[in-house]
Amino acid sequence: MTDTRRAILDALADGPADGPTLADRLDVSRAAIWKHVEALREAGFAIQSGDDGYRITAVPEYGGPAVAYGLDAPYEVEYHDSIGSTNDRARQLPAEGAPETVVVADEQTGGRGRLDREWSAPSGGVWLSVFARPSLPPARVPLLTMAAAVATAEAAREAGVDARIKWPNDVLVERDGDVRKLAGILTEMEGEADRVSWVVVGVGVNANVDPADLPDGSTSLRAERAHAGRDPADIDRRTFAQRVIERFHECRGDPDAVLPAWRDRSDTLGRRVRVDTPGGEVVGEAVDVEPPGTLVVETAEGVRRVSAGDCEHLRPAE
Ligand code: BT5
Repeated sequence: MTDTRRAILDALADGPADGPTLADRLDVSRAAIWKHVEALREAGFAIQSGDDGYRITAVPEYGGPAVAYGLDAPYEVEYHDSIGSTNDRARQLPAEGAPETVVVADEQTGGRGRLDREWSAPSGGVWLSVFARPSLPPARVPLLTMAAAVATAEAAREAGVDARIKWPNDVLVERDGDVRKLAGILTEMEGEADRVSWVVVGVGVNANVDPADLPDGSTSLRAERAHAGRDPADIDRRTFAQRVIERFHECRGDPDAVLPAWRDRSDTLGRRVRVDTPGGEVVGEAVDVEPPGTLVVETAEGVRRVSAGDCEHLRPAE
């Protein structure tokens, strides 16, 4: 989307505005404004022109302009109906000199999890990658993964699904004693010793997806709402994606608030866990997280601090 089109959307999100005012404000011709308004209509926006100017009366269900419309965070939005992986696409943006951007797709054909695992991403999910150039030392980047988990869990809760976080980056829902995976996060970065060049934080949320089309042990927002006897209709992916992006952005601006928010939504703290780490297995009670996202585990041999690994929640007897 062009800068001007995004600026028109931002202006109209605040209320109606007429062509001359928009042209003046954005320093383009009235003909250019008209052309962009037509393009937005083609993208599915209903835009009335009345006495007070252009007024948006309906927004498309999903897509780039839909996610950009009213988005309260300073990212470009790039949308694909289908793409290999939004993380792969976002990783190309630094070389293109792009501004901070969220890459969004309806479907991914080559979605990736951590450690080269596959991520199923059929049409109907919220698959997005935030490309950012934060002024952070690389050692603090795990905070962004935690921030994305917080943003996702909170957005799910606002959508009526009580999601909790399993360290470090799984967003889960517990139902009838079973725990199912709703979302996952994949953070990738490039940087020097003291400075990050860029990060890509990929967030995958099973929104309006049938769990039968996902690996065993998965669930979706739509399925959870239906089970809870709530509205079985599709969830509004536009609002959901916006909330994830906005909350993530808020966390970026207030890094000290990330771990307290993470603790609040955590399902790991207070549980017995087994963490598979590059340095071996750590078993004990997860008692805290410390900056930038280190899990503190009380084991029979004393306290261990774990910064990376796969975590499994154990039943108390195990
Ligand atoms: C993750 O990896 O959980 C990170 C997933 C990140 C996906 C997003 S989508 C947007 C962006 N673009 C990408 O290409 N990736 C990111 P991990 O913790 O390694 O979990 C992977 C495991 O979760 C797989 O081995 C499966 O067992 C399971 N899995 C795969 N697809 C799933 C799904 N849709 N829902 C729940 N579980 C799934």
